[in-house]
Amino acid sequence: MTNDIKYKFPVDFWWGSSASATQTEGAADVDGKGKNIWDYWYEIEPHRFFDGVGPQDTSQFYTKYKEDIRLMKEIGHNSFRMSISWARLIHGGTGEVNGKAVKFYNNVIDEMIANGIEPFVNLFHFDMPLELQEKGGWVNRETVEAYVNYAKTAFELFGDRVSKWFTHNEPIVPVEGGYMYDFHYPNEVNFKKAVQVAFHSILASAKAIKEYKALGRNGEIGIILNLTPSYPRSQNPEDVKASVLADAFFNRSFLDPSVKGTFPKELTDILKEYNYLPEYQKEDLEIIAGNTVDLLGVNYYQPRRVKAKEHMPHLDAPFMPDHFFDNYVMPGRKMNPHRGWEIYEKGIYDILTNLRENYGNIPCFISENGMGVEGEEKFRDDNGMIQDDYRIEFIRDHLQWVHKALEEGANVKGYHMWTFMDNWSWSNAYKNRYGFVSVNLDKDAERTVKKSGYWFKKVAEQNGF
Ligand code: BGP
Repeated sequence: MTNDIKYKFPVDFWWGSSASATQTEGAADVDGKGKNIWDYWYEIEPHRFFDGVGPQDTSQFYTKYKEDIRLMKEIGHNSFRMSISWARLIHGGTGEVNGKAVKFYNNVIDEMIANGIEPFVNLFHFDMPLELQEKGGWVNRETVEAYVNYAKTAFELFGDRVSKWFTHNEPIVPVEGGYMYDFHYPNEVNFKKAVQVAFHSILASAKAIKEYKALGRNGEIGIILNLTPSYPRSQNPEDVKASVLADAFFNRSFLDPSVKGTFPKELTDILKEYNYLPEYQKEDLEIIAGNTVDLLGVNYYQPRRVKAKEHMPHLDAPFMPDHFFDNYVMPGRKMNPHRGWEIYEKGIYDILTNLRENYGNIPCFISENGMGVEGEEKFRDDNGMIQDDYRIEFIRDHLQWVHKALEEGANVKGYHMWTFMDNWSWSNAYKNRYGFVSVNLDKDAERTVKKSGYWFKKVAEQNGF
């Protein structure tokens, strides 16, 4: 890299990465942590997890956090997003606070601050405490109150040092995985419940925002959404309509209430027509309308391409959003073959432009973007460094589009890569590696920085490339 910087970012741009508790901490059953749905699902169906590796075998952040934070600093991070494990902080999800968890999260937050890394703290990252799931999880309205208590507890304990809070990470994923497409526990197929889970997650977020504001802290609170820009196969009105509906189901369902406090009419019309509106109380809508986010985290991996429905599903088939569109495989698309996801860099620009034009240019940042690759060991050189040039290219190509959006006035404040170190992922466990830092599971989770980590360090230090 020369000193010729073509893509320059603002001086106070947030450079860092993101992670979540269940995927990194390990120590799943020590120091008073309760079980969450992942611990439980692994117990009853271990075959669902790649190579049979479960959430207790993650990258040991619980014990190695000091080393990790030192490495974050080493590779130029000025910020890092973590999550608090609900079942660690409050065993069972309700009741007493676990003192050992408080100590751990205090240590992590203090260590980050001492190293010049601003903690961005997310509350819910797919990890429902088992006891609450047994009573229905997000389907049950009582979970909303339990969550608000958890959120308030976290704000009170850590809010003196944490000023960037997030209520959920990708709340649509537990809806899709748990109640539609069979990739999260409780792996049911039940659209009625899916809608209720979505509604309760949105309500919980708004109520947590309300609590946070009432505390009068000098910070910001937001939500992290995975946005998948929706592109029609053609400009044919039927294809365009399919794309508008896919966007309403998968993006605007959470984006509109979070940022505007309202629900998209395209979506509520369908839910009404097919009798799938959730149960709610009148004042819920006022709470949602009155407690929108200060800041939006955008996770972007892939676009969604759709076309008009070609074959109507069988009459007995369970009702699904997919009844309104078909997925479309664009000829010549670029793929990440490991994850099976399309790579479309311009999508990140389209999202940021949409937020600028249609969502009041809400302050936002890229809270996840990255490339999962299988078998990275083969790229390790004689000096022990993984030469992950493909990852550098992936990040650089996306950052160029972020830069263009920024130049055109998008209110984008930072870029967090997924993820800091290789970590355990839901059912894929350690199949796809995403980190700036590799983790050797056979050698006590030994860390080594990859080439992309040092590349990112320069980008962060120069505020550009
Ligand atoms: C996002 C999640 C992360 C992370 C990432 C990569 O949906 O917020 O937790 O896992 O995707 O996806 P995966 O690990 O499934 O390849």
